[in-house]
Amino acid sequence: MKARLEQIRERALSQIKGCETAEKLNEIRVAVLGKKGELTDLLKSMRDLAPEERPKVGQMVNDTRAEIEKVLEETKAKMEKALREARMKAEVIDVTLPGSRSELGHRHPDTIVQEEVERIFVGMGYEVVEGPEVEKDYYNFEALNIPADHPAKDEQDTFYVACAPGAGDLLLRTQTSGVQVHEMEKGRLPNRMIAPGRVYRSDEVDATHSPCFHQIEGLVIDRHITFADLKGTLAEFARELFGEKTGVKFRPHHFPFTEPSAEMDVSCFKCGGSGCRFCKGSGWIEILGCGMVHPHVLEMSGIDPEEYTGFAFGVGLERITLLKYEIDDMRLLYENDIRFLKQF
Ligand code: 2U9
Repeated sequence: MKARLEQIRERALSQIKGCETAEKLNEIRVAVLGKKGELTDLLKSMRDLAPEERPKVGQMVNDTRAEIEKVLEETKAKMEKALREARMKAEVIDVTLPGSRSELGHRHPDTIVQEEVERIFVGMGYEVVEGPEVEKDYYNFEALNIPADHPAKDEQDTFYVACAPGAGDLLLRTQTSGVQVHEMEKGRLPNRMIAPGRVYRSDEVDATHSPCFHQIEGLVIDRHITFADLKGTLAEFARELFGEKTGVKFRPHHFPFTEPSAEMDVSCFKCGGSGCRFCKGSGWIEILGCGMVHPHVLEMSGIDPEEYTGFAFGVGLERITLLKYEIDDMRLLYENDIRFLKQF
C-alpha cells in the first residue's frame, strides 16, 4: 500500500510539473484528489488493513494529499502570475510615440448667421421659440389662411407623413409658422417671437434649392401695431445684419397669411447701391417676405382682430448665409466639408 501511495504521489507530482494550462491542472486534481480519485480509492481500501496499521497509513495518505494540494496551489499561482505578466507586457503603451491628432470641428455658417439673427431680435425683446417638424395640416396650412385648394398644398411641394391609419393629416412642415400658431393659441398677449428651424419642401436639389432648408419667421402681436412698426423693426434688423449704411425698400407682394404683404430688399452691401454683378446691376437684393397678420389668422387662433393687430416676416436662412458670405452654391452648405466650414 505504501508503494502504491508513493507511485500515485510521484506520478501526480510529475504530471503537475509538466502541466501547462489551468484546465489540465484541474483535471489532475479531479483524477487524484476527487471523489472518485486515486487517493480516495486508496483510502477506501484501508478497510483491508489490520486495525493497528490503519492510523499510520491514514496519516501517510493525508500527508500525501496535503503535499499534492500544496503543489497544485503553487503551480496554479505561478501560472496565473506568468499569464498576468505576459498580458501586461503585451499592453505596454509607448508614451513617447507621436499621437494622432483628431480634426477639430467648426461652427456651420448657417449656425453663425442664425445666432446673429437671434441676437438681434432678442436684443429687441423677442423670444426664440421652437416647435415640431412633423406638423398637422391645420397648423401648417389651414390656420394660416391657406385654403384646401392652394397650390402650396399640392403633394409635389409637401412631404406627407403616412405612418399610421388616420395619420393622413400629418406632414413635414413647409414653414415654421405652425410654431407661432401654437404660441398664439396659448393666449399670452402681447407677444414678440422668432421661430427658427428646419422646413421641408419637395424640391429638386440645385445651387439655390434643397428639399430641407431653414427659415426664421417672426411674429409680433399687440394693440396698435401698424405697418410702421414692421418697417422700423425690419430696417433696424437689416442695418444690424448688413451694416449701418444699409437701406431698405418694400415692394407689394401677396401671402395668404398677411394683408397687406410685402417683400423687403436691402441696398447692395457690395456696391452700396450703385449696381454691380452681385446685385445684378439693380443696387438691391431681396431678403425677406413680411406683412400685417391677416385678421382670419388672428381669429382662427382665438385673438380678436378688432383689439389686436400684428406683423410677421419670414427669412430663408440659407439665402442670407449665401449672400453674407458670397457663397455661390447652396449645396456646399449641406456637405459639411471641414475645409469649407473652416473659412467662416
Ligand atoms: C403667423 C402668421 C404669419 C410669416 C411670413 C413670409 C412672409 C415669407 C418666406 C421667406 C423665404 C418663406 O423661406 S421662404 O421661402 N416667408 O415671405 N413669412 S410673412 O408669416 C406668418 C407666420 C406666422 C401666425
